[in-house]
This record gives sequence, structure tokens and C-alpha cells, in this order.
Amino acid sequence: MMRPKRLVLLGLPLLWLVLANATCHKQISHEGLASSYDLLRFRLSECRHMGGDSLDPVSLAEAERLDEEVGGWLQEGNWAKASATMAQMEQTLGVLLDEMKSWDPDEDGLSNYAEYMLFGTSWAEADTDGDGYFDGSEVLHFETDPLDYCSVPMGFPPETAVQHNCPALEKLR
Ligand SMILES: [Ca+2]
Ligand SMILES: [Ca+2]
Repeated sequence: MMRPKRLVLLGLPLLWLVLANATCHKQISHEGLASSYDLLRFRLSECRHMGGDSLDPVSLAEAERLDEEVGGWLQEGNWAKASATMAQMEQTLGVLLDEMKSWDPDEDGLSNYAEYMLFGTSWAEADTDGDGYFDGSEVLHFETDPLDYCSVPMGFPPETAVQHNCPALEKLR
């Protein structure tokens, strides 16, 4: 039979381990929440840069409202409410980003999402480098660089007005 004193001596380190573990988990989950929030805010700023305000101002305003709400819950230390509001924010941003993937306001054959996220071209100008060939044609058809007006498809007439002539190519003509 163990003496009560020995039981206490054995029990205390165990209790400390359990408590330390629980605190550690709690801290990690709060840190996880904060980094998820950073990611959501980054996605929100991307939506703004991709013209979300013109495409779907209601969803963008809703995402901004939820963003503020999450910030408030985090400041108050209300992790449960912050987490629930972040889930709503993520859903709203998901809808907006999906819409971006099929929205092509400059009608160059590339969605705003593709222009901003993949090719670095302008979603407001159909021919970003001004070489006379549309961004979408350069990327999808000719495989030329849509950001370099010296990278043009040889033997194909321009599709739109040429803004920038490449001096090196002028010499070849
Ligand atoms: Ca486009
Ligand atoms: Ca072009």
C-alpha cells in the first residue's frame, strides 16, 4: 500500500504535465487561428486587387464587415466567435474568388483570377504590353510573353492597335 505523501509526490508532476500540455495546445490553436485570419485577410486584399468591388460589391462589403468582426472577437479573446465568423468570411471569399475565375471584363480570354494570380497581366487592359496581341491570345494560343512587347507571334497580323513597337523587331521588317 502506497503512502498518501508518496501518492501526492507522484501525482503532482503528472498534474503539471497534463496542465502544461493543455495550455500548450490552447496556445497553438490560438496561434493557428491568428495565422488563418492573416491568410483570410490576404485573400480579401487579393479580391480587392482583382476588382472584387466592381464584380460583386455586396459580397466584398460582407467580407470586409466579417473581417472587422473577426478582429473585434480576437481582441476580446473570444476565440469561439472569432472562429465561427472566420468560417463565414472564408465562405464569402470563396464565392467571390470562384466568381473571379470566370469573370473577364476586358474580354481578352483570361479571367481576372488568371490575370492577377497566374500571369501578372492587367485585368483592365486586353493587351497589357501593347504589342497588338491580346493577353489571352498570347498566353493560350501563341505562347508568347504577354508582358514583353518584343515577344510577338511572327507571321500573324495584330489583333488590336499596336501601342509599343519593339525596336529589335523593327530592324527585321
Ligand atoms: Ca481578362
Ligand atoms: Ca500583348
